[in-house]
Amino acid sequence: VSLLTRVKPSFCVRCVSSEPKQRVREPVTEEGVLSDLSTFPPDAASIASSIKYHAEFTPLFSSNNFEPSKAFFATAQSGRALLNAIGNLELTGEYADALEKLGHTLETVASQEPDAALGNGGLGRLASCFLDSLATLNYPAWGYGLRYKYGLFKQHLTKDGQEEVAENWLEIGNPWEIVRNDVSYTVKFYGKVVMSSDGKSRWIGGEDIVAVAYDVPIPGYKTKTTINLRLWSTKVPSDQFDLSAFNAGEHSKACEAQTNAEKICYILYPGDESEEGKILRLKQQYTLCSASLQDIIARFERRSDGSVRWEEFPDKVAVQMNDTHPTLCIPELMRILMDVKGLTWSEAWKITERTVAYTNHTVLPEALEKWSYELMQRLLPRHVEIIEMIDKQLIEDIISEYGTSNPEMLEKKLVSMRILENFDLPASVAGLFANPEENPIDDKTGEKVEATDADTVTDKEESEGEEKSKNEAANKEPAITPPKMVRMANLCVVAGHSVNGVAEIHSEIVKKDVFNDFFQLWPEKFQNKTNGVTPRRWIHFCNPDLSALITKWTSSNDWILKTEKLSELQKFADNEDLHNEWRATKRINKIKVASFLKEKTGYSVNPDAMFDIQVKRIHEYKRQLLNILGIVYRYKKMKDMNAAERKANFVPRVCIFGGKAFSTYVQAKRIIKFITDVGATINHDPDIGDLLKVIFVPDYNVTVAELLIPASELSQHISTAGMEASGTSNMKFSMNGCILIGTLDGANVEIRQEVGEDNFFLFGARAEDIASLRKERAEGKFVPDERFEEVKKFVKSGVFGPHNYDELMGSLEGNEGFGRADYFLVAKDFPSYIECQEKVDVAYRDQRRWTKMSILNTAGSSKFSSDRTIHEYAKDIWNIQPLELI
Ligand code: DL6
Repeated sequence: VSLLTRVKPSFCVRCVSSEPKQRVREPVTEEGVLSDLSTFPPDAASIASSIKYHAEFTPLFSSNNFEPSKAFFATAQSGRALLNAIGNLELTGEYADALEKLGHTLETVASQEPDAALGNGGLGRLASCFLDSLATLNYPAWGYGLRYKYGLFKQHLTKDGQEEVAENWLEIGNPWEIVRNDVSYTVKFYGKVVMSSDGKSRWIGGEDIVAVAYDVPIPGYKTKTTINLRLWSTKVPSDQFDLSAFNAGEHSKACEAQTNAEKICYILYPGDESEEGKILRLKQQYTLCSASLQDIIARFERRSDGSVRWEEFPDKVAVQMNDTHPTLCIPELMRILMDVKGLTWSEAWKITERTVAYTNHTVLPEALEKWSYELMQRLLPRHVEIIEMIDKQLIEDIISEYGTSNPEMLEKKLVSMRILENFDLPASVAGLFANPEENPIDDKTGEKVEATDADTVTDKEESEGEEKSKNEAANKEPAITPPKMVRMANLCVVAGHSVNGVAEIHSEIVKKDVFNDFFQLWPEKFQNKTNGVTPRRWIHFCNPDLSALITKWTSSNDWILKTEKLSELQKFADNEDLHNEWRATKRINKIKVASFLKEKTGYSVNPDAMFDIQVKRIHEYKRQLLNILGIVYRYKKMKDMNAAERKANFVPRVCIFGGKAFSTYVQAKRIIKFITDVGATINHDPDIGDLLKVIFVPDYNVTVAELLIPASELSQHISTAGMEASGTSNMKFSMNGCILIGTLDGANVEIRQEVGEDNFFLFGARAEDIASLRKERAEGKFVPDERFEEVKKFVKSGVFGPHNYDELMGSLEGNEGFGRADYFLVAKDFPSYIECQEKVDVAYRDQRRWTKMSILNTAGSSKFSSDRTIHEYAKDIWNIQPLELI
């Protein structure tokens, strides 16, 4: 589900109850908590109908003496649901027995379910973990998203690299959704804004579509609470089918409106290079925001017993914008409150500000969304008016904070902070800058300051200056007017009452760098919420043997809800029996992966080799290239030795990669091709045998992650420091007793603190040094390590086949030709990376040491439960309390 990256998941949470730990008698309804699933037979169809029954519009709070409110967020559905649902209901055993009686195994049945790939990567899966925690912790919160017909593409690997194939996840139907034809809203695009006789703006004409709700129940673990993920599907309004065109034989024309409406939810991340593609993405974002807000507002009004007190809206509703994709929630809430509900600007603004909050998930400038002003104005004319007003209000705030006595500083602030980019100042404030030398205003007195001699420009100087600029202008190319853009992240920071990053280091970068001007203006808005993952899916269900072991050694399964209990493993970190059991568990998981790899890739691997894994989206900043070049270095060294030396010097490794490259990201696709070519050479080299295998797992997704992570021994989180906001797979690996090799980036920093420095392999440059290192690099002052140069030469020698890697290798070089001056500092970090890998080998040879490190990773992972993260959001941002079903 997602609106995303560019249309990504975002979410909402709801409920702000007045009393701590409220208890609610079921049946609770559509208003936050759907139903108690555990009382129903656990097959999907009956679950669905029982929920439907309970989800009728029972007024939620009529018989309960408490004040509900709620939070919502846009979210993605990610991975399979069956094992998670029966696991959370603690019915796995019974379900498996029942299936067996019918002649099926649970494993086979579960494997029939396609992954719901309604997100892109970490962001979508994070939202799914949040939903699990919200339900488990009894927070009455809902997720909202789009019901894409095709999820994230399926990845095929061909001789040319990645090929994308449509993922028709709904092909065989989806038992987990309940279509709610009774819950639908009209969403408008285009049209124009007119002023009605009462002085209110009205948005009329244009193109209407209808968003219909599909509800997906999200059962919590060991609780009766089941919350809702509401996904919108789009269709044409019933009165808009052009019957006469159809009857006149103009079938395509007749179906045009229908196709237009339905295509909004066709695919996640439609290509956005074309104008059409951009419009489609903006339509996706607006559909999610408009339908969800109309839904939230309708529910708020229904509960208000006829007397709606809008000022209470933020006490009852919290909307968390999960990255910038749902930013249009801001002008949409303003529009509905003013144009539909009749509130004034300032009433609507106060409510909006108190309701919405923003989570930033990236510092990559290219991922901070901007939309063409012109396009947005065509598609959403009323929203653009509102955004202009917010921008104007912001300009006034900035001027009132900084005054006008230092026009240069003020202008810098305005340029960096304004929502509208490349715009002139509004007439009302432009006067202040008209001729600042002539009429500077003293901030304190508010009076004009007399110009001093030093400020005075003589007539001569002035005319010389004019002449100079005329000459310069004549010699210059005609100036290209930069496009007017709307900066979505700035809008989120301005309108949100809270802005958070997703790991400590990232939140610091958000404050010190990305949004520093805003931080100086509103320091109280900024906070950190380190991400987390659900220990249910990411230990208990995906690694049942490890789960049983933890339960045995901590004497209960309480750790599944109270992950702080995992730390009890620390006292057994040297226990021989635990060591044996721990290793045996890992080995079973490795054997499963070995047979999966054989089936998917044809390669046989030795389960006694170290399983070294890097699985994540393919991106230059994540530096899969550093990993594979490290492997090339290892391979080259092996080739330079005789068999006995090789055996003595190298720990056998299976290096596993997985991840998808965005379809138009050429460099990422080159990296995939390179990894598979390196693998093809090494894996068939008889000198190497089981000492090294390099495997790219095709179509990496949540289900594959659930198999690989439990089998992992070393995992790589090696982004250029400062570039990975948090990462969440690092948490999943660590929980599963895998040792991380990584930079001081994102959540790695906190993982290392929690598990202990000795149990984390650290290398590489620090975030604070990156800017100067890049500068040094660009100025040609950096001298690469000779081992790095050797590796590049080896690659260029053609050892990995006839493919031309000049562009890939060139990106690691200077500024000329293919050179991109190694922006991600692969060459810089290469020596410390390979030296660190040597330490990894040494540690692995000592299996007692390694097993202890592994145990201490699991034992130190308690902070990274999404339960902790959700409690923090609930307390610090949403102001909501649990509502437990009894
Ligand atoms: O916060 C979830 C996840 C982080 O763990 C990753 O580090 C970060 O890259 C990812 N961010 C995005 C933002 N994308 N855009 N646009 O996916 O969020």
